[in-house]
Formats: sequence, C-alpha cells, structure tokens
Amino acid sequence: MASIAVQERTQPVGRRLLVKMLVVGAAGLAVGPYLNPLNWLSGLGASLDVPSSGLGFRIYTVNGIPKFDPATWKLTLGGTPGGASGSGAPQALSLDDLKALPQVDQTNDFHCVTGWVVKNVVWSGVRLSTLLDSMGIPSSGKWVTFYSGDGEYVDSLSMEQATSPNVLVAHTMNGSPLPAEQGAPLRLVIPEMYGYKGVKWLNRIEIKPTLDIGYWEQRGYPVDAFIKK
Ligand SMILES: Nc1nc2c(c(=O)[nH]1)N[C@H]1C(S)=C(S)[C@@H](COP(=O)(O)O)O[C@H]1N2
Ligand SMILES: [Mo]
Repeated sequence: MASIAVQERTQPVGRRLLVKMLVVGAAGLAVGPYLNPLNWLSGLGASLDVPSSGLGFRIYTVNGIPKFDPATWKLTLGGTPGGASGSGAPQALSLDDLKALPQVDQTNDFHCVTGWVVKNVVWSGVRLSTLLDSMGIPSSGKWVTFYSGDGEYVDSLSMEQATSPNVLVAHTMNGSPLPAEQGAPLRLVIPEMYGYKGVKWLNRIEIKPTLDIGYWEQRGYPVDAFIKK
C-alpha cells in the first residue's frame, strides 16, 4: 500500500501545455510506459517516485489522506437552492444510510488525463442521481459541486452530466471497501470523464445555480473532462 501520496501536478498547466501533454500522452501510450514522455513532464511538479496501487492507479492527493471514522462519518447533501422541502436544509447520511439505498455495480476503465489507464475497475455504490432525487432538484439547480474531506479538492458537474445513470458515488472497488488512499469511504466515479473529476474522500454534495471551478481546472485543466477518443 502506498504510504506517500503526491499531487498529479504542482505546477499550473497552461492550455498549450495541456494540449501538448495530451498529444504527447497519446504518443507515449503507443510506445509503452517506459518511453512515455509524460513521466518526464510529471517530474516538473511531483516526485519521480510516484506511489501506485497494485492495480496500476497512481495515488494522488493535494492535501493528505483524511482520517475516516466509520462511526461518525457523514455525507452531507446540502445547498439546495429552494429545495423540494422549500428549505433546502442539508441532510447527512451515514455509511449505513448510504448502503440502505439501491446499490449498483459497474465495470469501467479509469483514465487519468496524464495518460495512465486502469482497465475494468468494478465500482459499487449508489447512483448520484438517486442522491440528487432525494435532495430535490429545483429549477435553479444547474450545477452540482463535490467536496473532499481533505478540505482542498473540489470539482463540479452540470446537472445534465450529474444525472447520467452511470455516475456513481462508490464505496467499494473490485469487491473491497475503498482503500484509505483511494478515497475511503466514498469517491465520485464518472466513467466518461478523466479521473480529475472523481473527487476522493467525497463528503459533501451541493446543488448550485452557478458553476464552481474545480481544483485542477483553476490550475488549467479543462472544465470539459470528457475522455477524448
Ligand atoms: N480529493 C482528491 N481527489 C482526487 C485527486 C486528488 O488529488 N484529491 N486527484 C484526482 C486525479 S487527477 C485522479 S487521476 C484520480 C486518481 O485516483 P487514485 O489516487 O485513486 O489513483 O483522483 C482524482 N481525485
Ligand atoms: Mo488525473
């Protein structure tokens, strides 16, 4: 298990550099991991000794690994502007509450924008749309913001993206609870998008009238994270 975790990048990524990374990344994948120039690029910002899981994930965090106590942990659903109840009062779900909701399993390839891929990851959890429905989606609710328990990382989806049926809040990966460094107890999974949209240590979801720009997007990544085929 990885004991040290690093950021994906620590340097701001300009638009042109990002385009270069994507082009170089595609070339790198074609010639194999040892020749992948992205390994040099990632050396700009992060340690060259990138910790990884046995499955091929590189473990990223911008602010450590938050402690998880199953007895007190809660997922807060809040910020509904003029929510169904009229109050938009936040709800807080325990892990047991979450596991009492309808559960789904799905198998997806995981893509980091820097070029690495983990094939056939089995995620289990609750559809995000199930949670959004329980919050009540007001007509002013155009965006959904996701917060990490690390206190730093954040990202967002449009309501249309967020209600797509294969967007999950996952507590289980390949039949086991998420490892601490991979988001325990909960991470967002958006199979059609690059990994940076998938907030780890997810502990709060808010429906909003306006877009909150994500952590890496504030540093140059595209808000549109759909995987380019
Ligand atoms: N809280 C948090 N979530 C995060 C990140 C992060 O640094 N902090 N990195 C993102 C990026 S860029 C990727 S590719 C994936 C990596 O997931 P892994 O650490 O399980 O490999 O997590 C995403 N979610
Ligand atoms: Mo990533």
